Amino acid sequence: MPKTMTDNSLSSQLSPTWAGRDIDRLSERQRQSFFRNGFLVIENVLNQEEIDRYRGLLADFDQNFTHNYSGHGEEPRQPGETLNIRNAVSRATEIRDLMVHPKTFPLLLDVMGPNICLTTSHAYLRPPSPPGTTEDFKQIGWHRDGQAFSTCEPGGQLPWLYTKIGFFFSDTTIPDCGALRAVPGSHRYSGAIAQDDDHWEPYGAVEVGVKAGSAVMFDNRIYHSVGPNYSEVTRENIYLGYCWRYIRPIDYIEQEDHVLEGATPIQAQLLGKVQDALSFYLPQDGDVPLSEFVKQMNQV
Ligand SMILES: O=C(O)CCC(=O)C(=O)O
Repeated sequence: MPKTMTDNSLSSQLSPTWAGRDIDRLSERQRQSFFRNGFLVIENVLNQEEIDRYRGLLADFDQNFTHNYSGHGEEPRQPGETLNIRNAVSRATEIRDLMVHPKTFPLLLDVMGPNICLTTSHAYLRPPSPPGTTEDFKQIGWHRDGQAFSTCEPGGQLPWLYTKIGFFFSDTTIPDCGALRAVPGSHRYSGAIAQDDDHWEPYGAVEVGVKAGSAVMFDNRIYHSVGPNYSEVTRENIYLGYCWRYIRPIDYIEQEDHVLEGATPIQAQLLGKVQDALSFYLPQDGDVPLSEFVKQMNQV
């Protein structure tokens, strides 16, 4: 269980939407679990109204996006097909609130500290797989995020570049329904993953199934994948990734002005607002409003 703190001035600094809400902190047990396993399930993050709000948002995305924006280009899609939209925060201001949710964001600060920004915001709909889809099929194959850095292994370890939080709006506890799969502890070693030649799952792989409204926080180095969705339910979720400010974000070079319009100072920091280039490495007062927030959080 997370630790819960009541201080209304803290939650309203995150977003006016969260004014009056308690904020949660990482418990010692959660800290140990995150660093040992490389991921942490956080249950009961979103209430029903929030689940409905974000499901509605993804339903609008489904109807309105004629293309997926999953990487370097765009791919055509039809409503009801897989949806894969990067920089989702630039397409709906509601995602700014999710980015600083009082039940997840303070826990992220507890593991990463204040000098962070949003590196990715990725909206997914993963509908049931077509009949005939085989068990070894992967909607996304086994990988570590930031694999491009696998040649850079200071001290024999892959670098921890960022932490993702996946917010799930549908139930993924049904077996083989397109849930996130992961190899616990795989963030702590580099090199090839241990696997039988004739089997498609690495040793120790688990499905990280969660109830709607839960979140999964994970280290970019964890081996993960997504299998087929044999259920009748579309998997609905948004991943938000947070990196340290001296690392380049994945989804944007600079956000357009409209993305920062009306943002709280903390949201603006996360969206990449910066005074000058040196601020990424040597932040001064005002560059990182989250520093003051973390100080206040630690005093309560
Ligand atoms: O859809 C998922 O659960 C995983 C997505 C993924 O592996 C990724 O975005 O790197």
